[in-house]
Amino acid sequence: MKDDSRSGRLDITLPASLHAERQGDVAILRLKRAHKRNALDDETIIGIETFFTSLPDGIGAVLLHGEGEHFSAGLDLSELEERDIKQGIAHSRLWHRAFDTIQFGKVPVVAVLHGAVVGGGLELAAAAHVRVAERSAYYALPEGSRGIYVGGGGSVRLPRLIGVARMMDMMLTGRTYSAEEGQAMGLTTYLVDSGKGFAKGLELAARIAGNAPLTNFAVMHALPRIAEMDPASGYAVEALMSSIAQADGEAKARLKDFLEKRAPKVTRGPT
Ligand code: 1HE
Repeated sequence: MKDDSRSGRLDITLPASLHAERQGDVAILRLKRAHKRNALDDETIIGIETFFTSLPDGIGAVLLHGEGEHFSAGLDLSELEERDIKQGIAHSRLWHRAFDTIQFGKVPVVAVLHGAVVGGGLELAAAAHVRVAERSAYYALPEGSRGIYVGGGGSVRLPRLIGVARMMDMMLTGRTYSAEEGQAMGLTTYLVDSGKGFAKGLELAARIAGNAPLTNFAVMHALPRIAEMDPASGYAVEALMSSIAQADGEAKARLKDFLEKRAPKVTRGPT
């Protein structure tokens, strides 16, 4: 992270609504459409897919955040008017593909949430692996009041984070949850003062980027799938995954470092 020669713009062609740069091993993707409250139009969704599929070697984690007062106002509602059923399905599948490149992409993603995190913005946040909330963040699924339904994977990801009952409540009654409530229900795992989210997210992303790549792969790709399996299958896949990780040279070097007293101990640090 201190190597400035590895900091600066990332050479990925993106729409004007997105900005990419790197700081050391961390790639930073910023939603940059503050005048529309970072509403997600097609161009931005395709840009997100391009970004996550084009990450260069040497990037170990991504930090995702939004410019302006809000993380994201969700789907760009101005693009919705003329769509028929077939186009609606294609649109939803476009979001699925794009957000899959986040959840099941190359490296873990830390999302920093502030202000409105609503509709498709919440679906985007749900595709990340670690979520940091600033105290200004609030969460809503206004699809119900707009006469539409989630289409960016929300029905799959959000119940796993907050439960079907809470998601139903949000969609049926328009209920909004605060940053503190989101933290208590497990939607986020870090809660920081407003203005402090980026620094916290960057610190976490740098730490994640320092993990053995095979461990990060296992956590991203094996863990959520094992969690969906029947226990017997899960134990079998876990045994395979752990033996593969252990056999890697990186694990051996790290274990040697610990046994020869070169690695830090696990301490009760601040979160
Ligand atoms: C937008 C959008 C948008 C703002 N699509 N243009 N999402 C929603 O239902 C949320 C709609 N947005 C809001 O409730 C508010 O904009 C906010 C609470 C997020 C922010 O309020 P505020 O007062 O700071 O901003 P604003 O004045 O409402 O908006 C500023 C501009 O952004 C304005 O445009 P302008 O041309 O008049 O300046 C707004 O029209 C525009 N804007 N949000 C388009 N969402 C895959 S399916 C997912 C389904 C969903 O995501 S449904 C949820 C949609």
